Amino acid sequence: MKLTLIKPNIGRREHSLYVDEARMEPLQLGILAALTPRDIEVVMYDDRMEPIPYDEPTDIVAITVETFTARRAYEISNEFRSRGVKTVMGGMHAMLIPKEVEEHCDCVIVGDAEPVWEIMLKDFQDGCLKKRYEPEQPHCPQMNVITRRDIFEGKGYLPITLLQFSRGCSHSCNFCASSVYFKAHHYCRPVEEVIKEIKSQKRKLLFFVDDNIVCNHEKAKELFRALIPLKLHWVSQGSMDMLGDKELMELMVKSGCLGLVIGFESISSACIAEMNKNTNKNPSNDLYKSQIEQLRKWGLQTWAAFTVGHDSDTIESIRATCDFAIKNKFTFAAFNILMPYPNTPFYEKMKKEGRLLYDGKWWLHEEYRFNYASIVPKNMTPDELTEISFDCRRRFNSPISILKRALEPRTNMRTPYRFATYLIYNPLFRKEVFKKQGMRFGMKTGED
Ligand code: B12
Ligand code: SF4
Repeated sequence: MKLTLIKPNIGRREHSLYVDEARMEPLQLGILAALTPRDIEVVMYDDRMEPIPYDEPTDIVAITVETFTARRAYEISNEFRSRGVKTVMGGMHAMLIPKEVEEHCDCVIVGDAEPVWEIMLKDFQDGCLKKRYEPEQPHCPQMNVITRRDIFEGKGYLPITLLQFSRGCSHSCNFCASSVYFKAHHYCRPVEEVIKEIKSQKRKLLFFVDDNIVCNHEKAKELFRALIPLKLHWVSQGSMDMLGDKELMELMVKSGCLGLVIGFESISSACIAEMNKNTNKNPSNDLYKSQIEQLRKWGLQTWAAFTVGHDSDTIESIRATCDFAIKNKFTFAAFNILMPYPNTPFYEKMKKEGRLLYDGKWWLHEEYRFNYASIVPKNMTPDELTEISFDCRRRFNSPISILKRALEPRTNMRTPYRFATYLIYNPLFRKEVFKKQGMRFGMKTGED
């Protein structure tokens, strides 16, 4: 038997294919490969960088689906099904809105694949594949499985190894899809298993794709202690409340952390309260002055993530957010338009208030484009929100800003390695800003 794994792209630019410049290994597919019994042949195709051979013989196709890739995932599924091949889908979007997803495939797994993957494959082989499997969220992510990385070889991915220590986060920011997926819970793998996985591969640069690696301080400390002797460099995502725990920060730095994606979200405390972001309490409302000073002291290269389009945002306040990010010389920053992901509290609020655009299903809509507003904001028009967020990305990633931000002695210029990282990735992200803006979802249009 042969299984084909697929990572869909988001879509294409108006008259050409879109090829992702920052292609990283699709970890979920490496895990599905590892869960598959060895007598089943496994191949993987990544739609972000290679054509999908629809006519290559295979028995079953498994596609990972996020909200941004749903439209393209359905097209791919359709191609295989029209050739008589069964498809199975899973991932973040399949968990958020399984009813929609199951219309486009033969089987959907709602949640983590680990508890039911082998059962599903056995059912398929026995000719009794069910339409839906709904596993309980396992208490230990990955369940003693070491990712199969041989399926990534020769594809030209960035030389950074993706893995997870934990899944989920115990907070409940109102726009966060992960918070819905994991029902505001945080699950950790045993540290020895993570170390075993690190030792099973050769790279010294790791990306822990955890939602919030410091969600449980004591467990994170356990991991960091075990990482110290391995002499690695690593990056991840973490919430700002970590800065209150000195021991945690000391261990983090000693264990080789280069920096984290941190959800700053907004510089206004009214916005922070609105989104229920209780990790970012900033009682003195001083534009995170002490937090930024600490991040510099620890030498962390910060990727500051902002969401724009909150009810208390104005065009001026969004512009000021970009000025703040440049002034503070963050290594990288994202200015994401607040998106109503299905089934999140934010989606429900927008629906109730009649503020959803694109029939409430922007991810499927023919007219929707990447990085466009999909709600009616309070203090500006949707087009103004689209334009100001694009302007922030353009300005933050402009050559002059890249130059200005480089000159931060305690972070970006701390070591030649840090400086090189800064200089390699900033131009790459700048290129992506223009390539991705306004991109179509899916490869087909109504006329195709
Ligand atoms: C790492 C990451 C990235 C990396 C991508 C790395 C890569 N490989 O290319 C980078 C930084 C590039 C990135 C970019 C973006 N990301 Co991102 N990212 C993540 C993150 C933190 C981890 C994803 C991951 O690898 N998880 C580990 C794997 C093992 O978990 P998993 O995918 O959930 O898989 C399990 C199950 O879902 C299930 N499963 C998954 N697939 C399948 C398939 C089948 C067939 C089956 C049966 C089961 C199954 O089983 C798996 C094992 O248990 C998630 C947060 C999250 N919790 O998912 C956000 C997340 C996926 N990203 C998100 C977003 C919005 C984006 C961007 C659009 C941001 C932007 N505005 O530019 C971009 C573009 C994404 C794209 N598709 O191109 C959102 C998606 C929301 C949604 N509703 O879909 C998330 C959920 C973050 C969030 N909190 O909202 N991202
Ligand atoms: S802290 Fe981050 S991961 Fe946790 S709920 Fe908020 S946005 Fe989601």
